[in-house]
Amino acid sequence: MSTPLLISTWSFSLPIIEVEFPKLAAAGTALDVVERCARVAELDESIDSVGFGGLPDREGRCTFDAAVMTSPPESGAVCGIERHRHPVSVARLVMEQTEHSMLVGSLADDFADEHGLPSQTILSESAKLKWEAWKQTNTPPIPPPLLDDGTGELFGSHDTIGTLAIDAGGAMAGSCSSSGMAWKVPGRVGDSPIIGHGLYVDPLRGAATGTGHGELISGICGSFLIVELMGRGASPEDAIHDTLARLAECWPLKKEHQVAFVAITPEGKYAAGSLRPGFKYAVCDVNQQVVLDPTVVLHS
Ligand code: SD4
Repeated sequence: MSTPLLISTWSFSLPIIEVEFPKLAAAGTALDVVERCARVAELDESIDSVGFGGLPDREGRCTFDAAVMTSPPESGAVCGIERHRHPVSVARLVMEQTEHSMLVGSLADDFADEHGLPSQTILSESAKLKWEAWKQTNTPPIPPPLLDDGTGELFGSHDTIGTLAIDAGGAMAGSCSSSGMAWKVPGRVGDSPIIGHGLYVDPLRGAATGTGHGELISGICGSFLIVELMGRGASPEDAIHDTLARLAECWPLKKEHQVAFVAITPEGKYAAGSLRPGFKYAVCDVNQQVVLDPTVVLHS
């Protein structure tokens, strides 16, 4: 347990947070750092569930969701962005430049235009080719369970980036960015941009972010529940365990369902957990820069 602390979902995020951690440890703010981490993933075409390179819906249209949060009154989110490659930055603009907390669809794109963000194609050529290949198979839009072998290579299509940070001044922030589920029904929004579902930050109680099947996470307000349990005295590990157990109690789980969370306390304790094996996460603090297996795996 120590601060500053930077923690993020999936092993592909280690090189990203390794670059950002020194800035967090110096004068960087937690909010700037979590935004930048998401922005790097959003431009990495090899990550097929975040930003450019993200897989489209069943009609071949790509849409992005993202959120940022520093406290219950300070959050911003966008759903269904179709023309901007950095939904996390649009989410931050919503938080900082409006009285609101969420904008959706083409009107969120218009808002990003008004703030000078460049309008661009967001469907990459490789994502389009994958969609065309999927169209031929006519299989349902349910991705296989994701396996992370720790090298940054992912197998499956659940790789939302959720990042949590505590800076040198003790301020906490989180970001979450996703292109959602591959081959989804057009208009579908997952947990990632919904405050309390894919992301929740409360400086008095802690922070949590999730990845995996958004419908499962949303059904139990997963990130809020973890933070609430920590606020009532649970360790991050126990809070994640109890949240995954609640999820398993509520849902008739299918073998392809996967959900994972990372969580931190204001003091810098942290943990991660997943419904099934295969999830990994990355941690940077003054003592280590590592990819770790989650301490909690509900169904091994
Ligand atoms: C969602 N949780 O939209 C996100 C997706 C995810 O593909 O983790 N990845 O349900």
